[in-house]
Amino acid sequence: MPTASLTCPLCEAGCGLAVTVEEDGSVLEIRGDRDDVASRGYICPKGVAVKGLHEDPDRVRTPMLRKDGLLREASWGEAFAEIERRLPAIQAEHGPDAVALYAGDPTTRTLGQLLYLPALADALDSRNIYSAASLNTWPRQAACGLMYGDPYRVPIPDLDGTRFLLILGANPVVSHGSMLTAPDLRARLRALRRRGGRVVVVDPRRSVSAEGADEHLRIRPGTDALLLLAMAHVLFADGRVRLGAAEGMVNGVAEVAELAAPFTPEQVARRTEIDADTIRRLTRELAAADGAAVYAGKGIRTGAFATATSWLVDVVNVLTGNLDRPGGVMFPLPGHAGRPVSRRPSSTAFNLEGPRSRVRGLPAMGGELPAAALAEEIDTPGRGQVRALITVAGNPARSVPASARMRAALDSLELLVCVDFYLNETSGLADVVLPAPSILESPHYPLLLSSYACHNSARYSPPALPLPLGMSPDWETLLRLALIAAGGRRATAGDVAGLDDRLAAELAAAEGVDPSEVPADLRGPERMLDILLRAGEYGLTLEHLQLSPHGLDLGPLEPRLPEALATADRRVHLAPPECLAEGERLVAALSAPASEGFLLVGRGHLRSTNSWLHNLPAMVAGARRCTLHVNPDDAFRLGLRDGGRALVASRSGQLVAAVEVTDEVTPGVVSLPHGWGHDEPHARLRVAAGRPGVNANLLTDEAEVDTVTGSAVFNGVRVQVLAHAGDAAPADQPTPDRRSGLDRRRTPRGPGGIGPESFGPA
Ligand SMILES: Nc1nc2c(c(=O)[nH]1)N[C@H]1C(S)=C(S)[C@@H](COP(=O)(O)OP(=O)(O)OC[C@H]3O[C@@H](n4cnc5c(=O)[nH]c(N)nc54)[C@H](O)[C@@H]3O)O[C@H]1N2
Ligand SMILES: Nc1nc2c(c(=O)[nH]1)N[C@H]1C(S)=C(S)[C@@H](COP(=O)(O)OP(=O)(O)OC[C@H]3O[C@@H](n4cnc5c(=O)[nH]c(N)nc54)[C@H](O)[C@@H]3O)O[C@H]1N2
Ligand code: SF4
Ligand SMILES: [Mo]
Repeated sequence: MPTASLTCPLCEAGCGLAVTVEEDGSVLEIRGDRDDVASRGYICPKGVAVKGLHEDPDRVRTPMLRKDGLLREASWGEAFAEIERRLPAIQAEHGPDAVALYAGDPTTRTLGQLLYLPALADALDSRNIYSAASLNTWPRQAACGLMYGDPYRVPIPDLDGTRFLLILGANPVVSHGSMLTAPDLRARLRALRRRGGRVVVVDPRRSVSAEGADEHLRIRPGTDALLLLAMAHVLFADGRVRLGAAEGMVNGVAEVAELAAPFTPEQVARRTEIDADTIRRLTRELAAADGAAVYAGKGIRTGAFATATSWLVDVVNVLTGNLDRPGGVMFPLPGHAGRPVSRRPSSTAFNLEGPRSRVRGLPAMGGELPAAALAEEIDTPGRGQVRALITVAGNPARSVPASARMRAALDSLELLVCVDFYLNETSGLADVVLPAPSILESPHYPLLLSSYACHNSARYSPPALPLPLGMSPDWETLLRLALIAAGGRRATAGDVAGLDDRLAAELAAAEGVDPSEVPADLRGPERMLDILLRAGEYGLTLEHLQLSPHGLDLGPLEPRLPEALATADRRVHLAPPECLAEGERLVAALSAPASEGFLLVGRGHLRSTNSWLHNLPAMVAGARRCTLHVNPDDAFRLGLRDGGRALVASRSGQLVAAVEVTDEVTPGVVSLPHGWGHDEPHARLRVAAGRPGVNANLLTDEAEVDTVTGSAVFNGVRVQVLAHAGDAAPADQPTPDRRSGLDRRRTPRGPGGIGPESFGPA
């Protein structure tokens, strides 16, 4: 039976999958591809679930059109005719800003979307371009843009060489890495410890990663910037600052020393709840290690001071001489050239100075506005008000802060068009749904993720299965939308093929590739990829990758300074003014009184990817998942019991959650996963509806954003917690598993579903 190799797009690890296809075209099984140069056979339960996704009877396989209030199946012709009838009319009457675009998280791992979304954004010519990046990666990208000149030049921990890894606000053993592409991360951490290295995790929760580390430091949410400033303070006070490979290439060391001066470990200990001696010891261990890396994840990027904290992570890496050295952090060198993504082709120079959002004046990054502004841009009347929205692979009804407002805003739209393979809480509200091919029917190449790789490699996988009759590839759908959006306003070629030719010619010209070298039979994403590969440092072509279905190993990360820097002066800007400007607020945070109530943080689960794997029985079986973690001391004080319910309220909203009493979470902190709340009748997620959980974004607040970028805050949200009156059964009652007896009241294992054992021998 034929076996196809495929890069798993479900998370950033990008593992190689081996897909065995039966003669009738159905999928027999999915295993880890043992020959994959990067993942060498590793796979997690989600990789196997790609089969379940492909086969899910709820998956949308035809376009759908709302008629008489109900979504009904339609032809592509009917679907596009409806968009053509309504979208240009809105643009003509209200101007181009009246149409918004929201690109969800999977677009960062889907080749056709990454390459063709810029054409749609360009054709819309609207300032209202949004993506999940402003719910997730922006603060880190902004810090890198300010320090190194390009938001996609991100120094990555050399996991395979480092001897000291300090992890802040990430749970990579469960998430498999975020802005860090490292298949089988657990094995890599185990190897790190085996060679005598140390892993320290800073997290208000004893996550699976913290459990397996050499040391877990519980921190008060939102205070990591203070911890990092205290570490910088100790480095300066001890005279341990060493720039190493970056010596002679760094501006702003004195400004950082000045900023760090008031942040003594004693001052900071009060706020972080990590004692001063520990801060000093941690700093000295990091500075003394023969290759150390500080790495931060979503807990930092979506917490208080997100950009400043992301910046301070790199400050500590630079001050300890770990930037650009083996065992420290280095810049990957992908197989292809060019900017991996930009929703707008025109946004080449990094700045935070584009036109601001209409209602709140939030900054734009790379020509995009922060998604935390989307609801108010829809519900606030006036010139430039958003009246139509196109979503591509996203679920803003669950992923954007302050869901109640977002939900009402979506309801008020004149037109909602969604490109998705599920009718989720957002696309179920659409006027037109355009389906997408399943993961097995699309080509893959980790265009963005190669910029985050801890080891360079390149792998292209053609679709494992042919496109079914009547399905349109994502990129063609996007180009058809672009043609409608551009209408008569722009000199756009008349059809998809013509527009694709023009885009390929533009890319070749921009990358300095001779178009006659590109095989004439290529089109779509394959042609674009071939151009980008030809322009890359390794001189690859698509054919090279086609001849190596398990990928090409392009070697370990290597020092790349100063060539990797994109700043005008080719220097590292250690003290960007935008970050120094946070200094006053940081000093104020030192003496801020402890807040009342609880701080809410999120948590990930091994069998989840945000809001969209909950419709697969294998992904939701087992223990209760969408529970509010409450520390036993707090539970006792509040009269909460394990298996009972709690009322959780914030400035934005409230919900009733099932309680799980556990000392995994620190007193004063409660934790709830996001992406749940599958309780809306308009979604078609029949399995998910059986154990809906609650929507954490009913509690988050769109007014609380990162000051530098406007990116959303999901961690450290202030909430009140009360025992719920009339407390009967858990809200997250797992109906199907109850019957099969699988409902374990308490999970005996870690939140990732993996045992709490360490990564391996220390
Ligand atoms: N409270 C809280 N909120 C959060 C977070 C948090 O930690 N806490 N995390 C934030 C983060 S990090 C992120 S990334 C965002 C995610 O935010 P979103 O991207 O808005 O939401 P997802 O749940 O990832 O939904 C992705 C959708 O894409 C669809 N999809 C998947 N693959 C494809 C494809 O190939 N083609 C098409 N057309 N559709 C596809 C899926 O069916 C799903 O409906 O959520 C953010 N929201
Ligand atoms: N299995 C699985 N994998 C996933 C996903 C998933 O849903 N499930 N989602 C994917 C996506 S879109 C993303 S963005 C990545 C995210 O992957 P990671 O960056 O690893 O982030 P999380 O897994 O959310 O872990 C964040 C941690 O930060 C902690 N935290 C919260 N607030 C603070 C704080 O103030 N300080 C500190 N030090 N810690 C804090 C939380 O307790 C949590 O343990 O994972 C991706 N991979
Ligand atoms: S770790 Fe990520 S990329 Fe690898 S199989 Fe699991 S979901 Fe797919
Ligand atoms: Mo994310």
